[in-house]
Amino acid sequence: MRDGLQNAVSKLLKSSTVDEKSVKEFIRDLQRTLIQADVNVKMALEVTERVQKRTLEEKPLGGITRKDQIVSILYEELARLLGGEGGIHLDKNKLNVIVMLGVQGSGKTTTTAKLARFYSKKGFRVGVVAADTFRPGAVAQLRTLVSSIGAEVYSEEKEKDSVRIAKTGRKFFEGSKNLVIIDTAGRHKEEKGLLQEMKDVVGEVKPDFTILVIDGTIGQQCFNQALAFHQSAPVGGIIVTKLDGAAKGGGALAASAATGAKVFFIGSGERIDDLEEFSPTRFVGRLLGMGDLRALMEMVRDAEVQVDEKMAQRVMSGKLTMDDLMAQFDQMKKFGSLKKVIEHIPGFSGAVDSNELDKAEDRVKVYKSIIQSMTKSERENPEKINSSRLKRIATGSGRSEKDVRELLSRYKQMKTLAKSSKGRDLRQFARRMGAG
Ligand SMILES: Nc1nc2c(ncn2[C@@H]2O[C@H](COP(=O)(O)OP(=O)(O)O)[C@@H](O)[C@H]2O)c(=O)[nH]1
Ligand SMILES: [Mg+2]
Repeated sequence: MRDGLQNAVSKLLKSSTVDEKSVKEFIRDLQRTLIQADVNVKMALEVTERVQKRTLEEKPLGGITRKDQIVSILYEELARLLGGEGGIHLDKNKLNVIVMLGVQGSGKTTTTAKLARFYSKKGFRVGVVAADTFRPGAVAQLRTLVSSIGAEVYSEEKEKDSVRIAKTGRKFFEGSKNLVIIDTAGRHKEEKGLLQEMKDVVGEVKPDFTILVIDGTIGQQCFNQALAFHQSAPVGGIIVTKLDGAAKGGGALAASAATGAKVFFIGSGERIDDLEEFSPTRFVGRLLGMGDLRALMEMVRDAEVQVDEKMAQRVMSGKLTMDDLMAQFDQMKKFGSLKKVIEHIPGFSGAVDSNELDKAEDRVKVYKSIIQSMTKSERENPEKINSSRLKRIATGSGRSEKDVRELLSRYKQMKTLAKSSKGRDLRQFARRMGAG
């Protein structure tokens, strides 16, 4: 998974031009990689189709290279598969109940102890219920793991019914704890029995979170295993273990895709502190071999916000100087094209004819050179530009007097429009700005 993605990305980025052909080739590599990582075929096709469409359609935002743009699109689409950002939220003022699900060996017991540690440190009063009645020594294992961290363990040596233990354990901690984690068995005489048992535990305990623990090294089986659990007891969150060492991260994508649940944590070692809160930017960055993508994603987001807000603010202020106009033009250039600016304003995408906009952009070049030839006071008060000033500006900028008059008349139109429409009719605004 990791190598596949890295290869696909670096191949694309190495190609001298990012054209349709190289994007399509990249998409094919991406499809292959996702399918190899057990994301189901339909889902892999959907994701890659969106990446392709957006990569071909979207122009990079200002300050963002084509390379960064493609990585950010890929990130967004993979993050969407992972359920986006934001993790588990527990409320200290109530009793939170978590049931751990997963096959034997996936790391449930270890992860139960890690969670107990994680939340104890955060000031939760944690109780742990040992409801694995199948594995000999399960209770002792849990006690050993949890002993060092001051969380309390509830177990019943003689009781063989795990559903009953889960239920009484939960009752036992009510009142004294605000987080109860129930560790269950991952094996049964037969698989059907295990799934039924999980269903019964969840039905009886009614947890706030049913967390599926999945071994990140099992590759091929992640998707189906997650799906099987999800169908008997709806999975509310995922913890992928053993992502230390050479493990590949595809299991997280597959489990998340199969259940629609988010990954909350990642297990990164056998020790009790080896638990990381899941971060999509870090995770996807790791898959792509690019480190944490957070800085890049923040940059992309900032660029988007700037487009929206500055545009709206300037238009809505109704006060317009030539410097404002210039800033507006710079903004446009920075963000690639006026079309891009307009497309980023909700509700306006596709609303503007692109021919018209190309013409507008040519005019903007002319206007900019004219504005640069104005004095500071002329830029602040364009009304004072009389015919002698007009001549001087035209000569200074190497443009015709007609061009200068055109700019002044656009300026007046925009000022009026900005006042009257308060930025509501941006389509008209765009038209007046250039092509008329
Ligand atoms: N390297 C590594 N090993 C882990 C991790 N989580 C669990 N293990 C190991 O996986 C094995 C099975 O873990 P256990 O908690 O008993 O799984 P359970 O059967 O689901 O309860 C143990 O040897 C753990 O030390 C992890 O994040 N990284
Ligand atoms: Mg166990």
